[in-house]
Amino acid sequence: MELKPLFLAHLKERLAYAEKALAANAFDALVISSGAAYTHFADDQDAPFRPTPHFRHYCPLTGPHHALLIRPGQKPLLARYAPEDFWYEQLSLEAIWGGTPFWVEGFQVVECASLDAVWEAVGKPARAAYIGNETERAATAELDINPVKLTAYLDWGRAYKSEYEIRNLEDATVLGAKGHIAGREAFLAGGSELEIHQAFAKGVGCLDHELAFGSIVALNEKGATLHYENKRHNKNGATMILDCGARVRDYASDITRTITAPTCDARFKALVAGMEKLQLELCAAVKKNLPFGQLHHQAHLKVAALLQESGIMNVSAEECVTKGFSRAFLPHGLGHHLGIQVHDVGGKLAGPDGTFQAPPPEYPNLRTTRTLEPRQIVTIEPGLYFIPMLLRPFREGEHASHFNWTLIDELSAFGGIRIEDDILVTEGEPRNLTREHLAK
Ligand SMILES: [Mn+2]
Repeated sequence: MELKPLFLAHLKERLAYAEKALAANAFDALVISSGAAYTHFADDQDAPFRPTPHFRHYCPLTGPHHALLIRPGQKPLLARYAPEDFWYEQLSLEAIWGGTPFWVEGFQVVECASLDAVWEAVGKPARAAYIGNETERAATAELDINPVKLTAYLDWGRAYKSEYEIRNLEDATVLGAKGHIAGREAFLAGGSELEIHQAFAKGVGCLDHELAFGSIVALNEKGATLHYENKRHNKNGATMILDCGARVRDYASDITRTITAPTCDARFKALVAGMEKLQLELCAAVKKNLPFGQLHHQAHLKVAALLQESGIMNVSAEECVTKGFSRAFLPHGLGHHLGIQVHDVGGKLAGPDGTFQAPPPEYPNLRTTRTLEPRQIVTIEPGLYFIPMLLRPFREGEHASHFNWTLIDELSAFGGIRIEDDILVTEGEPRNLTREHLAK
């Protein structure tokens, strides 16, 4: 389907939700700016720019300093910052988008040659909230800056993806799958972490900072660092964790694969196969009305069963989980919401009023405590790692005899395993967006 009708339907739906959010929080208008770039301290260089996520939720225009004015019953005003400039290239909307942008009809666009012009176009709307980091400008306009309750209300609604957003996430998955196939080939050819990263970015076809997030390419024992972002020149790995995604129209895919080379230890390969099996079971178990925390607990029981089967632990899955042994091997949450932000917002909200729903004490790193509902997209990413700092207390403690330390030490050379797919919750069977484009 064409993007234009998808986007216009998305915008209509989201404006209706914003109206409700404004009414519930006693506001009459909402101003969101795409934001100012972050300039490194004591330097004149900026970090790669990312627009305010709330701005991107309504408008896929890139670049800093644009402002949106949303008022119930009116077409939103887009004040587009487009100065004349000889330092940085400034293009017309048509030049950026290769023709009339599919989204432009949704807005009343005002072209602004200066920051002053942007904020003149915004004016001083009464009883208006502001979301963004251009707080001095917003204060001058007498806006209520980043109100917490309104922001929570908007964040809650962002968990439910429109057809347009689902399309963006699918397109991001198609690109992410291309990157993964290229990265895997580079790994199997004996490439270094840096070369594998470069193969991934080439497969996606973008600059590093345009990826969904800093790529994680971890060979061998480096896989035990969950967010290993260094790229080293060591190569010819026996195993690799590749956790990378692509971005399309601001929406991110988040995909992880653990690949083994033919030279890898057969016992570790069997563990990877076991994780692949239980990951697919967890993906298939995604359904509406299921609290995500319950699925996370299921993941622990499954990983614990695998630990017992493979001889790493000599206790039942139940005991392994209740005594907290499994958390040494799986210290992170089963997954998270996915959208404009890779770890998307609203995961710990109990409702649109902003009530916080903390993770249970035994699973402090759970990123979402919400109950699954149709149109949510979550990642399912169980892991199993050999992390020395988490195993040490058990090695030295009263439960040491439940662990096979010889086997653990031998397998530690391979770091760990993580397998991650992006799943759409529906009224019926879940849709595994990732496997549709990356079967293995
Ligand atoms: Mn993830």
